[in-house]
Amino acid sequence: MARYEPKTAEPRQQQRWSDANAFVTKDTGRPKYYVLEMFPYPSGNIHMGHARNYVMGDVVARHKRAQGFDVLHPMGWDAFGMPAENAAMERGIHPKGWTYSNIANMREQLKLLGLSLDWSREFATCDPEYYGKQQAWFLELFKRGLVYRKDAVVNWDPVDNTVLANEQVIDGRGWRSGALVEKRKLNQWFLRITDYADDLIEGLKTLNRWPEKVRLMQENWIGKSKGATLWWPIAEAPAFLPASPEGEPNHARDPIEVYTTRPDTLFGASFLALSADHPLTRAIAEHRPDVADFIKACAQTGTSEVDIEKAEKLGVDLGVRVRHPFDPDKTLPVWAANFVLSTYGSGAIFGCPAHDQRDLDFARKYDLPVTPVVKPDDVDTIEIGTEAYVGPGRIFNSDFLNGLDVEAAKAAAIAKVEEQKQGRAETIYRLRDWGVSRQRYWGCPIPVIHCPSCGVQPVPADQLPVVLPDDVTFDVPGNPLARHPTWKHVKCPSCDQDATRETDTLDTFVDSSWYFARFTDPTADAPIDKAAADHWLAVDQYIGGVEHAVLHLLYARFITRALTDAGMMSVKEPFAGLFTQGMVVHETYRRADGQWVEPTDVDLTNDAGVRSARQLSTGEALVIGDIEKMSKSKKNVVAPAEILESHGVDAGRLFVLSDSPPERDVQWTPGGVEGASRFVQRVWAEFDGYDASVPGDEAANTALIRETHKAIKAVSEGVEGFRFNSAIAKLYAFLATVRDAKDTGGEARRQALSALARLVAPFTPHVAEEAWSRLGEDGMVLDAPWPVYDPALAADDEVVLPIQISGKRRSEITAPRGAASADVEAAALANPAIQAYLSANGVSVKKVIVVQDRIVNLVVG
Ligand code: ANZ
Ligand code: ZN
Repeated sequence: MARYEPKTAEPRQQQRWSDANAFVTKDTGRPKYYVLEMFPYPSGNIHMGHARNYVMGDVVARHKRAQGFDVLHPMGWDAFGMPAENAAMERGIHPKGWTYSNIANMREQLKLLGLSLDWSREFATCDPEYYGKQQAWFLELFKRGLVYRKDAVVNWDPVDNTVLANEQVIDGRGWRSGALVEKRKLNQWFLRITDYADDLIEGLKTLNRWPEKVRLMQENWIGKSKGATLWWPIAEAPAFLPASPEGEPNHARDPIEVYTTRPDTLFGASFLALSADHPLTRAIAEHRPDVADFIKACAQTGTSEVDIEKAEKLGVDLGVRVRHPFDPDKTLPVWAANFVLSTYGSGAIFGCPAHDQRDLDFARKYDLPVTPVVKPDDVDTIEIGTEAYVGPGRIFNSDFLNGLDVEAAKAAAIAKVEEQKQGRAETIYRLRDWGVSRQRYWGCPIPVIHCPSCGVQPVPADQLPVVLPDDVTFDVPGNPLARHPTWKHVKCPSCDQDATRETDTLDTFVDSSWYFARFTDPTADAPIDKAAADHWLAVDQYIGGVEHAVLHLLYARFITRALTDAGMMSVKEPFAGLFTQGMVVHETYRRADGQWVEPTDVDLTNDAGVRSARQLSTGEALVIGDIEKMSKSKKNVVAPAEILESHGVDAGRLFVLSDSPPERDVQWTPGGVEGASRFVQRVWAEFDGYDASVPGDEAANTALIRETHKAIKAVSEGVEGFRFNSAIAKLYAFLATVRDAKDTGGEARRQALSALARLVAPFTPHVAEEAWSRLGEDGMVLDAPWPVYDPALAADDEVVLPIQISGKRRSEITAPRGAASADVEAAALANPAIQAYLSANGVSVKKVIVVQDRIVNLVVG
């Protein structure tokens, strides 16, 4: 018997697939199935996490193909973004060269995995053919009012004179210059995602093949909140606030607008707080240095909600007082406070310290009144110490709201402010419009022209794509497009005067928000070929990391809606099914001097359960560290190429799926891949040893067929339910059964092996093809139909029948399947437990009812 040689067999099978163009998408009129894994960023190499992701998708694709679907399973590259520019700045490599050579490298690595991908549809988002189509639909959305410009805050590095992305700000400083980062306002481009806020929430309800967790994260991110806007009239203002001319905002007189979700607590209000950015705060800062300093201090803390939540509460009294809407005699002080976000609601709140923790922390710090107005139903009084009461209850201390519960009081308070024209009911969202401007080179140019006379002009369709210039420099910070000598100088398409191109490029999340639609016809003249998109979309199964649970998926859902509304396709939800897979993790090893050591340089010993590690190259003792996500910085990366080289592709594929449920992390261990490799050998051995001329023993053959159908059922359920690890466990068990069934042969054994080859094919496709040929089958196992489970053949030949007396189970018997009623009846009456029951209770059997293969009922009296 010959040993299976993955090194020769695997390339042979890959060549066969490639010669047959086996993975080029076909539309043969069978039902369609679109499998997509989140496309990779071309960082340089395929890592284990990629491999696990793409192998999972490949299992689905091959299984669906075997089930008779026309499968679309494409691959491409999410190729714009900062790392390419960083490489340019640090190592003087052009972003384009860096990106395309990484792509070439990673394509080769991916191809080694034997994935059933349609490479004829491949594209990179940095191909002008792709981003040009993106510019075309961007202008369509511009025409439809979904694209606009407004001032927005950016991170500004005052030394490098450049805008920084959030990830380039480290502890409040620029990553290169180390300078304290400032907030600056720049005019930037936005997409009106908030127009779809409600629809994006509603749509989540239809996504029943998405993880509940992801739907919840999206819902929280959109953050719909129902409440009221209230206008608080100014009662006193500092004399230095000038009265503005008619028609302009007048800070000395205009009421302050506040958003609240708790109008029921209005009688507990003890102050108003404005954001540092609020127009009134700014107006006062012009006359008060302490307020100006406060604004400056706020600009230096992070802008994320988490940063603000963590920061110590700080504020300054602005010397303004406002009148309470329900009590004209009562006035409240107005403060500026660092916990009020300028970008939410109206950037102003009323503080009710008794029932909001942030307000309470603030009130305790600045000695502001704390007035409880809600108490739980089961207490007489409520004391507020350092914890606000945020639970349900009844309103007190609150005039016309007294005695109402929280919900009724909200409604009553809103009715009253609306009646008195002091506010209105309002639903707002946490979701902000999507700022898509990036002041960088390596992205899709925003296709507009700024004309001094005509303003913003879209680039005419026949001048698309607006292509990035190649001759750019990275030796100085800032946007190379903005300082390119000629690129931005153009004529206005309307008046032909000198004008300038927009030099901002698009956020790379735009590139990944529609690529799945482009894959349905990547060479179409239109951005999306409607017929192709209508045929293939939605993606039936999307697979990727949970780190994309919010932004990428939300943006893709938004752009899909926007393009569908623009008539380019017909779906609302791009991804009907979503699976989020876990990471590949590995132990970490560290030297005494703190250096991390690569697993290949580690010698592990296990001495009676005590594990220790030594560095192979130096002999030094190592500390075995935590099991962590594979990362370059911790040096705990195992490259897929190493495994494929040493154990073969099939073993590597099997291993990344076998050790833990797909949604969980999988720990890489050398032992794991060796087990997978032995399985592959054993699969081959069964086929290699098969002799069609041996008839086998009849009973053993029947038993093998039964086990075959049980395996078909279990593996199919595992694959369909995304429980690949349990499907693989069933395959291991089935292989053992086939191996141990020594007395089998003939057609029964052939059927068992035929099923085995087809069941392992999605996981270990190469050895499956070899096995299929060895069985003498024509064609490829790839195109063989998925084995069909036959419950009759899987049925055991004995059944267990419960025996009931007056509806209660008293015993059971085992009988041959389909046994005659008379035989079953006799066996039931002879059953010792039943005889004991009858004599103990002094009763006898009046009637026996046998339900074939199910149950025996005894009527006694
Ligand atoms: C008074 C009040 C009393 C509030 C109370 C809460 C509890 P969500 O649910 O997230 O929408 N708020 C409003 N605008 C804000 C801003 N720009 N920055 C920080 N906080 C802001 O939260 C709405 C609540 O958050 C609002 O209801 C407001 O405080 C605060 F017992 O108004 B509330
Ligand atoms: Zn013009």
